[in-house]
Amino acid sequence: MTQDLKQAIKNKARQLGFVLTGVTLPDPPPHYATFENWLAQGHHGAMHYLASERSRQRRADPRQILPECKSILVLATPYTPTSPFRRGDGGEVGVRVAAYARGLDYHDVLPARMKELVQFIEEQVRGPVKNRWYTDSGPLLERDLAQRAGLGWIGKNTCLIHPKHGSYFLLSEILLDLELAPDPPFLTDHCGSCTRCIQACPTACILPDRTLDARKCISYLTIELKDDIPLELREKIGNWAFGCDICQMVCPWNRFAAEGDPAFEPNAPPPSPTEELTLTPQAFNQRFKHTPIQRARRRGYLRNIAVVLGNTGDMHHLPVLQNALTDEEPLIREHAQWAIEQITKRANSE
Ligand code: B12
Ligand code: SF4
Ligand code: SF4
Repeated sequence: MTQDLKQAIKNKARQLGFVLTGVTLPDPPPHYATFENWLAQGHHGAMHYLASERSRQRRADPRQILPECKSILVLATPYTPTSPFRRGDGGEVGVRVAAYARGLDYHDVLPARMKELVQFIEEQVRGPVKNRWYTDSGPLLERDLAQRAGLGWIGKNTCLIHPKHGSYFLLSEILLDLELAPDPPFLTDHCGSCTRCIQACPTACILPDRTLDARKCISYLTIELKDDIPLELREKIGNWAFGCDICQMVCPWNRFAAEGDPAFEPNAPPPSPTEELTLTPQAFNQRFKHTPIQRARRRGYLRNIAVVLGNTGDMHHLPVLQNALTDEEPLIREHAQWAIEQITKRANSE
């Protein structure tokens, strides 16, 4: 009977777009010590929320979140991979945005699906089931739980990878006051002797213990960091304006990654850097409403665009950058000034 219930839940989850599902117990995650060590080294940078006492206690023991929890359902939703180099409209320099961030924000899309799945479960057991659901922002070590629920292995690039689906997917979890038999953990490491991600990472931030020095990761610098991007890392950002997919793009396990969920398909043409740099606060909010890019806010996103122009622009981009020198945001002004100097230096050395 419980096996039938578990299968029915998995079937329903699949209908809702969760291509991978697994069940694990709410026991402490197997690599919690790795997380503590990561924090102790300061590798979380300015993501202080990860180091709070409350967050640590909960990550160390999911029952701190829901004492009645008897099982955790771990779910994965795919998104379409980044395509090879794109150029912006009008032949301008290309601006790259991480593949997961080109459509709707998954933090908005996935909760409704998890809610529907919980309703389904409650219908099946004919009564309320205490639950909590999360996707990304909850105090859980999502990758560790996903590995223990059998969804894949942790690659050297630190991503959870499934042998058929690759790593271009988002994780979600539902904690349930319901006994479900746990799935076997995914124990094989399919990275073998490959080191492509380590070699391709522009900032060399991938560490040997399957963690990152997030302070140097382009994803952190362009999304999470709210202040100045350290000077020595700006050139390494290349043309990434939001997030980075390089260590996934080079991974052989992503060669056959299936199609993504339609909700995350790009909902606008590739951005043109000159247009982006002239976005007013209202235009920014309108354009990026309900997309992950909102997280960087206008000041962070335009800061990143200035860095991209500093790395890839030419003399044609000087007027728009000079205009940005009058922006009300000091952060944008400072990065625009840097970009002007980079472009001028390049032009003078040609
Ligand atoms: C903070 C954070 C970041 C930081 C730090 C990332 C990092 N690698 O630590 C930054 C901003 C850099 C980041 C970037 C990205 N992120 Co992020 N991020 C998170 C967040 C909120 C916490 C991760 C964390 O705790 N990091 C600390 C390290 C120590 O923990 P960890 O990476 O989870 O690693 C654990 C396991 O790997 C395990 N472990 C270590 N060694 C070994 C060995 C074995 C054998 C095993 C089994 C396990 C194991 O130990 C760790 C502790 O349990 C999670 C959501 C969540 N709540 O978990 C999303 C999450 C990890 N991010 C996600 C995504 C999509 C991304 C990006 C692809 C976005 C982008 N395109 O820019 C990049 C990928 C960069 C990369 N290579 O990791 C997805 C990953 C999905 C997947 N397939 O793995 C998550 C799960 C969000 C989600 N709900 O989908 N992210
Ligand atoms: S996301 Fe980019 S910067 Fe971060 S580890 Fe991967 S390749 Fe390196
Ligand atoms: S690129 Fe190679 S080493 Fe890196 S995660 Fe993929 S298989 Fe593992």
